Amino acid sequence: MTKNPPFGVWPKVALITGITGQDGSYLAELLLEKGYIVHGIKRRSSQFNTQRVDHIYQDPHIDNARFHLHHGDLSDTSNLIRIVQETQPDEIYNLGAQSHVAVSFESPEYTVDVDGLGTLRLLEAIRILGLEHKTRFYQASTSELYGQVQEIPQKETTPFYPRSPYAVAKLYAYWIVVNYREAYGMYACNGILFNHESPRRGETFVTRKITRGLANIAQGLEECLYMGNLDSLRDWGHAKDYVRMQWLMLQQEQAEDFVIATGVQYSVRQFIDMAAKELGVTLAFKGKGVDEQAVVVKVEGDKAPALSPGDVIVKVDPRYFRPTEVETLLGDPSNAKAKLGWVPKIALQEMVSEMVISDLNDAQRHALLKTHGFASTVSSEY
Ligand code: NDP
Ligand code: GDR
Repeated sequence: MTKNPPFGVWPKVALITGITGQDGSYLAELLLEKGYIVHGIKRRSSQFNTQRVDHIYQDPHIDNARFHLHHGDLSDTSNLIRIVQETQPDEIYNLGAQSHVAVSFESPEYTVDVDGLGTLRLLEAIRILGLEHKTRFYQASTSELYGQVQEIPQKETTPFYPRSPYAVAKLYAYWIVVNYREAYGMYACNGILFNHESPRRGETFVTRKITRGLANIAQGLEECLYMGNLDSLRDWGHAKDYVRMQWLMLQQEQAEDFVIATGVQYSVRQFIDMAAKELGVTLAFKGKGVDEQAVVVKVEGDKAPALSPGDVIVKVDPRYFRPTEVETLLGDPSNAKAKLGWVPKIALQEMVSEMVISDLNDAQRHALLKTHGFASTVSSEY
């Protein structure tokens, strides 16, 4: 059985599943900065899917390359065993997942296979290869476990009540990590992370759908943003802050599960309002339930040339309601603060501004291209 290397022996080797996703890309940057050799698993796709990590790509033909991608999939046991064997990682970060809650109602079996059994497959790979005392394991657990909340705010001891196939799959993953820690003495832990966002957030999650949609509307590329439940309350942080925490959780004496959150919550409606203000647009919300709309009251500055007072730019479309909704999430990160010294550095307002500016830049480019015969895609998906 391979022994854990003495703490601080470099270079350490990390394997990241989901490296092409939002968190995977920020975590890979962080670990490369720290001197790690980083291996990532990417899925084969008919189109390039590495946009989020292209800027840190290293030519494998050069000596001492520290960034390597391997084709793989969390549903493919033998592939995972081979990659773990080849890379002999000191740390595995299991970030790969079908991560969209609404999609999990449409593809429940696939979601469970990848998010639930995928976690088991990796833990078994570690065990089969005799690496259980060498390889530390981080599991991307989620505030969705709290679902129908039993306590406000939610902390490590709050009972779980998952409300989607995604959350149920992640509940299995949570407990199998705890079980392997207890059964085999593995250093394996769950980061129970609340929502975290960034300009790299997938386009169909609510914050990015809003910043991208409003930027497109401001530039005249779309007319209206169709949304689901505007009353939903979330505790939103910045992905860059949260991946720092993922690394910290694997550097402790003993493996422990932590809640990671900001401790502040806002509604989807408030997020729309903040994003509009970044574009110089003041909105009024009128009507109730499925008839609610956001109407432009005032336009200041030059970021939204396509808008005028009276324009209706947000409507509710029940197709985006979920069969069972998680109405409110608010985390208590005091354990992480006390034991790991972790505090989020980026405030929500700053993050909204960063996301809007990034999407506005894209929209301005597309608007320019459109005048030369190029049409962009719309934002109202999921
Ligand atoms: P993303 O959706 O941005 O990224 C998911 C990653 O998983 C992508 O790289 C994706 O590949 C990959 N993936 C999807 N299916 C498979 C599969 N079958 N096999 C291997 N890889 C696969 O998610 P985030 O970066 O936002 O989240 C990272 C993790 O953290 C996820 O597990 C998510 O469930 C969890 N989480 C996220 C939170 C958040 O607010 N962001 C909060 C709490 C937990 P591809 O690029 O090819 O699609
Ligand atoms: P969530 O994120 O389900 O919390 O899961 P998402 O941004 O999809 O939804 C947040 C809330 O906004 C409401 N909502 C809408 N959501 C989407 N996507 N599209 C809409 O049009 C819309 N209108 C309102 C939703 O109903 C919900 O209440 C995210 C994912 O990153 C998970 O992988 C992660 O585990 C959790 O966060 C923590």
